[in-house]
Amino acid sequence: MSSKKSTASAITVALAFILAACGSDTDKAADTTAKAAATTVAAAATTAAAATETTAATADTTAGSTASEPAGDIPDLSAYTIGFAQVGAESGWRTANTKSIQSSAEAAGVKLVFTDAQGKQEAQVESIRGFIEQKVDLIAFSPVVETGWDAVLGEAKAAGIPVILTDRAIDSKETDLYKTFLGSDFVLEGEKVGDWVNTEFADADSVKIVEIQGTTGSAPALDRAEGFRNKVTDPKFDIVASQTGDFTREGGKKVMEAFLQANPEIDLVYAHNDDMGLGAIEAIEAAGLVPGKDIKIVTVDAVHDGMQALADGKINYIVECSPLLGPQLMQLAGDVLGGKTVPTRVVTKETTFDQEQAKAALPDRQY
Ligand code: GYE
Repeated sequence: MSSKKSTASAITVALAFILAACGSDTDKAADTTAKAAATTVAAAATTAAAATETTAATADTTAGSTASEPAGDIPDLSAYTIGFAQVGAESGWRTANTKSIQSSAEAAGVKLVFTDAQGKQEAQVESIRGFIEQKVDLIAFSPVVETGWDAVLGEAKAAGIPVILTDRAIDSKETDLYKTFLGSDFVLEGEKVGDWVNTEFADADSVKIVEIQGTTGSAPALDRAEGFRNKVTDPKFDIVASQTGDFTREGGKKVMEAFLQANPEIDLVYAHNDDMGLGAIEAIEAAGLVPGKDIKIVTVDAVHDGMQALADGKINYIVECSPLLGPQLMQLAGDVLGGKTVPTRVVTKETTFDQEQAKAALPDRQY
């Protein structure tokens, strides 16, 4: 996170799973989801709790060991309703994140009103307005992009509904629009990628890099680009192209196809998430090249498919970004709803994986 970004507010959650595309309730689907989610609650609770960190970014210590997720108790939030406005379903990370939120809500007994904005800020704004109208007890959401939230969050504040940011931050001069911000340090993730690149290419004279960025204007895209550039400063590194793949596999593939056509000699792909790296692999293979060898690949997330590609030698390194935010969100929501003071920033604990570490970690990976 850039320093300009401030903090967020924590809220309480109660959940009933209502899957909705921007506000329409579908109780049956919700029911099914809730049941499915319930089966994973215990595991998620263990994992999520692990992620709870309340202080400075925890550059993690033990590369390759699955980020421990401190177990914590999920509070009883059965008296409350929480509105959660999700970004969409663009990636494996997002799917795991949704599952974690829903299963933790189920464990907390909260009524969860869940909406999916399909990647559109307008839809998220509309969802939040709907939550305010419904008079939910707390609103949590993962902002699609950083800017443009002052008006709707001001409305939530005026209605006395606390807001917790999860996963992604906002960029606002207003510091009291949310109680806390729970999520990763994306600048640090970009810096970890940069550290690996410096080591991996220590003996190279020149390195041509292409970057497949996340969603334009989103916190992870901005910060992962910034962190990378903080570290990759030697003039031998040349970022020859940088374009958004919108965090999707399809987007990563298309962007990589264009990169390959325009740049005959690429040494490294830095993809801001696993899914775009997996798309890039398809494009590289279609061009008759060997991913992981002819062109090296580094990504962020460490979801299952990414870890499998890493173990298979097609990706060279992954910086972990944990999607298991549900249990911590419930804890923070419980604190906020209970009138307790919460830290304005809660940073997720994460690690890194090379190919051997991915092989070792895969069997126990939860997502
Ligand atoms: O890295 C990407 C997802 O905001 C951290 O969003 C999240 C990012 C994640 O689409 O896969």
